[in-house]
Amino acid sequence: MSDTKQNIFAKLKMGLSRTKENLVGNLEHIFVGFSRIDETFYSDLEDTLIMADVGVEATGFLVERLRRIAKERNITDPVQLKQVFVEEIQRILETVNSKLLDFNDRNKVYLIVGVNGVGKTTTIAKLAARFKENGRQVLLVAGDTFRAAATEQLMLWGERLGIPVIHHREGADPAAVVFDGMAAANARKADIVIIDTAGRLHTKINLMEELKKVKRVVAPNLGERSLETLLVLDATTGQNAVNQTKVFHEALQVDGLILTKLDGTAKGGITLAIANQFKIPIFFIGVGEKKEDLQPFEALAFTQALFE
Ligand SMILES: Nc1nc2c(ncn2[C@@H]2O[C@H](COP(=O)(O)OP(=O)(O)OP(=O)(O)O)[C@@H](O)[C@H]2O)c(=O)[nH]1
Ligand SMILES: [Mg+2]
Repeated sequence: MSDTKQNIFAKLKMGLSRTKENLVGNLEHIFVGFSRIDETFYSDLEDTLIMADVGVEATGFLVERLRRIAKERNITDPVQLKQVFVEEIQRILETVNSKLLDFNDRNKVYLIVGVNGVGKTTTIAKLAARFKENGRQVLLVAGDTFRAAATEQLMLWGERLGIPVIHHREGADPAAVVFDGMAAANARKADIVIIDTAGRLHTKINLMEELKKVKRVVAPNLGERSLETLLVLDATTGQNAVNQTKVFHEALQVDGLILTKLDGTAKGGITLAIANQFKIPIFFIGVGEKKEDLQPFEALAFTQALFE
């Protein structure tokens, strides 16, 4: 591994250390604590996975795979089955391996969606900073008009990063801001447009309708650009993140996920639940609040950081 790769890996490992304690610590007890593979072993394994937010579906899938492989390969020692288990985890995660977002790209519009507080605006700042470092001309659009502070927060980031922010006043129609944003992007020939959106309106139905409308406004104004809708999820919210993925994906056809706060008290199992259920690529994971704490998601590195 090169130095930078090693640094990134160390950071990922540190960021995931709490997740590791929660998920892997308990698994270790099972794989080492049981002397043979029997029904109690499988049932304890299931309980542990459910408790780690892996979800009923992914847990069922994993345990079924293990049963089959144990039988096929005549594995009777739980320690031996652990290696298989790690491989199976990696296999699930590989189905959502990020098609890496390229910070040298041009002609992209990123619509950033997600419920309130998940880390949308922070993630936008992290992404914008990276694009700018690569010499890209970035434009931010303050599509969260639900509360005044949201626009202010994005404008503050814009000032800090030296990136223009298209905005309206509080309570304005988000679709109108986005319309102006796209016009500005076309006039200024911006390479990258990143649109912030509200995480909360008066009801959930309204939010989805509002976001659909925003998407409809962006589409005909793309010019040469392509649009990607990225859903930000807070990994600490456990199964809620699964429900959010379902609702947003149904309404907006999400192209990619960003999983934040994996450094916090997250159990991390949610990554598996979502990967198994939706197969939507995970573009990035957030392992802290700093710019460099936004890491590309790589199944192999993620699995290694957890289990090594
Ligand atoms: N520990 C940690 N905190 C994060 C991460 N990403 C975001 N945060 C924090 O989460 C909080 C909410 O982040 P915001 O970016 O304001 O979230 P938002 O989705 O824009 O929220 P609304 O605008 O209310 O919808 C802030 O305190 C961020 O610093 C992360 O990866 N790890
Ligand atoms: Mg915000």
